[in-house]
Amino acid sequence: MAEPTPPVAIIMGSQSDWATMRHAAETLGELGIAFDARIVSAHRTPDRMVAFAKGAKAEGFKVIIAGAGGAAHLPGMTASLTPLPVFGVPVESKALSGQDSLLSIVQMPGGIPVGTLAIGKAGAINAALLAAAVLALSDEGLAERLDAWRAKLSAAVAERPKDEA
Ligand code: RP5
Repeated sequence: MAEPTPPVAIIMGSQSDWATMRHAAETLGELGIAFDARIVSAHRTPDRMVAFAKGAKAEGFKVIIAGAGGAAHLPGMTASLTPLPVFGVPVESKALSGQDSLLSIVQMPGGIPVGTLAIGKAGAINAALLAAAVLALSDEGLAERLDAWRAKLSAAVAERPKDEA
């Protein structure tokens, strides 16, 4: 029997994006959320991008996390081709430190939204947490795991600073 489609797709423009996007994957893993990670480039594999985005909902995905750098058209183009929520992660580029990625992703025209996160690792982690929050609306068990994840985060913050070794 075929495996069921996981609820989250993590797509990225290049293998080089994985160093950032693996943080989204790890966070989903900590929350017990299954995902499928794929390389889908808006520029180098446009047919693959169109096929993925047009078919994502029918395939069974619920949320898409899309990471890209530089002229980062992947999240916006994907959002234009699917009704699923798309969270965009600007990957830190070498030339412009990810500011190009951020502006490419965040400045969508009214009508086609991409939920845009911070540049780099923090954005990848938060994209996973937003995806989890969306899925938790209809999954009580996941809602409890998300609450526990956040409680652990709070508990790990010391009340007072100490000198670094
Ligand atoms: C974008 O170009 C990718 O998302 C990546 O961030 C950037 C550079 O890609 P590589 O040249 O490292 O493959 O499409």
